[in-house]
Amino acid sequence: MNTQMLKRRREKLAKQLKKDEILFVFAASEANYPRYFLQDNNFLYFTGLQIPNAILVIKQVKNKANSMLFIERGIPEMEVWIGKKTAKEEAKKISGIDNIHFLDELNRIISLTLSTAKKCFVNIGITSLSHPMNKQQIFIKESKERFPQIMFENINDLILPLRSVKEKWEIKQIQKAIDITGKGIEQIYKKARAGMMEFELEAILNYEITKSGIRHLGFKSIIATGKNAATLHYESNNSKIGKNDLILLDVGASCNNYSADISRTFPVSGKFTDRQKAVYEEVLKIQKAIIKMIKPGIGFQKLNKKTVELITESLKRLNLIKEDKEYKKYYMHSVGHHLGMDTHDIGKRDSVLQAGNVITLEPGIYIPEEGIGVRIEDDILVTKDGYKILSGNIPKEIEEIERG
Ligand SMILES: [Mn+2]
Repeated sequence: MNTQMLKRRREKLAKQLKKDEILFVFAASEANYPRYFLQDNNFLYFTGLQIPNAILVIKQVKNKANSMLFIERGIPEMEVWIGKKTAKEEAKKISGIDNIHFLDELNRIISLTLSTAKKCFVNIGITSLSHPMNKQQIFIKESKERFPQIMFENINDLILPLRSVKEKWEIKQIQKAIDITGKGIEQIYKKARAGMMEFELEAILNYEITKSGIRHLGFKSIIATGKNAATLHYESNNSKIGKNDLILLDVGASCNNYSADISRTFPVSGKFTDRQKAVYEEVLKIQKAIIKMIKPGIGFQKLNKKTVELITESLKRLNLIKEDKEYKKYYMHSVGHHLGMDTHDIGKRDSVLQAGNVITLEPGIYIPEEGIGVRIEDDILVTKDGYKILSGNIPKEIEEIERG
């Protein structure tokens, strides 16, 4: 990320603020072992900083973004154990923000502004009634008691138009994540054999991704053999691969916090059975037909509706259903989602596509009673006059994935 790009993003964000409105973006808390640190994607998007506990504050002053950053102050006795905290100069160099203070100065610097503010946007994140309150919620609760005139709002609506249209640099990161994921998938195609455990294939993927210089995945890999593939969010990857199994992979590396999300299904024996092939051909045909529909102006709703129509016809051809409404037994998710820093990126599920969106398309047919689950998922950039399949190089044609 370069500072010009980050500045541009902050300007666009600040432009949406009115007078007397202020915006807080909290970084993630530090990681607790055994998890690794995962930055809040909104904080990262506007600062480029991979540091915990910091807070970005933005106001609009005379049509310009006034950004302030609050970071942790290093304590020498602690730094012996945990290493040095990011210094102000370093944070400034990465983020392009000049106005940097320590967190213990927040109260002094911000209180006056809050006393006169009317509205305050905060990255509350996704939470639930039963979870303990996060930092953002505690901040809102305490601020409300002291500044009851302020209205608090989640920042999602302000951020959605920015993050859902990808810049060139972002598309590059996604492409890199996809290409490296593809390498891992091709290694799995080559090395998978009946009798192996699903987690052995996971290891092949992880090795390939790590060797390519990427340390993180966008999400927990799904490596599902046979009937496991009919469990949509199967993640235990702990079964032995049977001789004639189809294997469903739903995997994605994450490059600079931008995720790939690819599904492929292949026969471990190197050859589809007639029935597996029939199901696979149906899913592939549907996926291609839906991809062709992509262009600016078309909505996910339409893509979903068409997918259901096509799947219903397929299920009838496969002698699985008689009535249209029975399709739900074999296809129960939606056809795609926005992709970006979050694997299921912000961007509404009923949204209308525009150039610069990156989405996934992933129809599937799942037949638990036959031990078959097929999903084929590609990542697609919406362009001015159509689309570009970013994951088009990862084999999905029958001839490509059968072993001679
Ligand atoms: Mn997906």
